[in-house]
Amino acid sequence: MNASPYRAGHVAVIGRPNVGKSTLVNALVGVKVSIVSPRPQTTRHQLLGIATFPEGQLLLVDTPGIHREQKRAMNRMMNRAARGAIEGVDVALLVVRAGQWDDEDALAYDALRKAGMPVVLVVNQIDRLKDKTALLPYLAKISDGREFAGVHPISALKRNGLEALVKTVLSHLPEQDALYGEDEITDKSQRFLAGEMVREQLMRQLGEELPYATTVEVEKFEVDGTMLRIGAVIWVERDGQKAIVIGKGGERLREIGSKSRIQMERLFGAKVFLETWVRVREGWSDDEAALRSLGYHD
Ligand SMILES: Nc1nc2c(ncn2[C@@H]2O[C@H](COP(=O)(O)OP(=O)(O)OP(=O)(O)O)[C@@H](O)[C@H]2O)c(=O)[nH]1
Ligand SMILES: [Mg+2]
Repeated sequence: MNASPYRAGHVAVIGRPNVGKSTLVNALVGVKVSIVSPRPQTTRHQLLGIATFPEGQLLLVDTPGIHREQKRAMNRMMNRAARGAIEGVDVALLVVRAGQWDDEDALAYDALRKAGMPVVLVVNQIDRLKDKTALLPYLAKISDGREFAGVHPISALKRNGLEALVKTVLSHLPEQDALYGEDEITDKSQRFLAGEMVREQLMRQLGEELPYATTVEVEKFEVDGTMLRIGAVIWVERDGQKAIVIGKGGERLREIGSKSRIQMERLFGAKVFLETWVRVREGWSDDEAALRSLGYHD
């Protein structure tokens, strides 16, 4: 008997901020390639997570959460990046948080179907659902009048339901050989990932609106024998913000540096020497040219 054919293709991971898109991509890849935080709008760039299985290969396009707020140039760019992600993909995962569904989810569904691709509904965070009996009527309500290529309640965090999800997704991918080597996990450079690791700590360790006024630029990325020497600039918008990021006696910046260094060492499998600086660039998040020079594009 013939084994089933190998399948490979692009899978867009779409949904509102904070539903767990990046957590899902990481769970499927098996390595943390995309940063995650409890705060919305953590992901700012499109990123490919490559998940290779014996039956096929998923090229998962992680995207910034789609959101209505278009206040700053950065938000507009993030929305464009999310929309652009659906070009050339074979199937989309529409990720929602169990129990939630609103106009924006409905709009995302419509846009994906209009683009002509199968949409798999991924109902994430079922581990947080207190009343499990509410799941069925909720799924019935969402599915009414919509055509999903599969409906999968999962927990990306606890890795529940992923095997069945992978099976569904693979069935919608074309028969072809793997597009990336089996030990490749992302399309992004180590330099980019290093910046993201610092940004993850900013999202996690800074309060209120401050994370949204920060970005990270990797100025130095050098291989020195078995060691990586990395220099990262944390850009803020005002002097007062700089003082907060540095913290009393430099304590907060040290904590941000040491936590991100540990993450880098884990991902790169090398010893990392990390230097960080905080600098002010007024209004960078609402300035298209500044955004481009800081590595943002759609
Ligand atoms: N309990 C629970 N928490 C989850 C699950 N999946 C994700 N989370 C948490 O939800 C938060 C947001 O996760 P992310 O993966 O950053 O969400 P995202 O959709 O990528 O968010 P943006 O990049 O901001 O659009 C984090 O605190 C995750 O740990 C899950 O299945 N169960
Ligand atoms: Mg994300």
